[in-house]
Amino acid sequence: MGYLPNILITGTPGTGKTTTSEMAAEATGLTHVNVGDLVKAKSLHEGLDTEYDSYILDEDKLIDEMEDMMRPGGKIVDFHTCEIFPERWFDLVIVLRTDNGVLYPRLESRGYNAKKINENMECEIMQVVLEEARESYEEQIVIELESNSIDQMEENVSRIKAWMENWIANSSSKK
Ligand code: DAT
Repeated sequence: MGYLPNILITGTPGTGKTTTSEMAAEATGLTHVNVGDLVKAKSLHEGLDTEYDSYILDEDKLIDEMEDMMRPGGKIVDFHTCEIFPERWFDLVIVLRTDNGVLYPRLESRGYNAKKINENMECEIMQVVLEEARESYEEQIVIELESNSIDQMEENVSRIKAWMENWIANSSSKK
């Protein structure tokens, strides 16, 4: 079997990374890597930030832990930040975007505290993750996709699948 691509799905919390990644993994046969879960399961952090109720990432430990799993390709990596990963890992970087009026209730229904909701809303409004992605990866591999509705999510999954099939066809026709 030939080499498979690695895809990063990033975006502000609540934009649909995990749901989209699960659906895309099922549609493509690639393996979903939920980085937040990995950080918790393997304690790749330096404890909890009580103010924001989130883990303080140990980036070196995380990258070491992921290096071997990324090497053979075939992963859909799901995380809310993207600048910490080596650029060489990814063939496609998807940044999910959600409108304010849709994102706010999603964050509220997660039971986030007001500070965490506000921080995430500001992150989305300021396009923090999109800018990070554009600074960290080649412009042509960064794709921004809207994730407001189930229809859009399904369309995004179809696009990822089509991209992957095209990528595989192109990589096997080279040399
Ligand atoms: P993330 O992994 O980015 O934090 P998620 O996949 O956990 O986001 O989704 C958060 C919630 O919002 C979850 O209840 C599913 C819902 N959701 C996400 N994307 C959606 C979309 N495009 N349309 C409708 N609901 C969506």
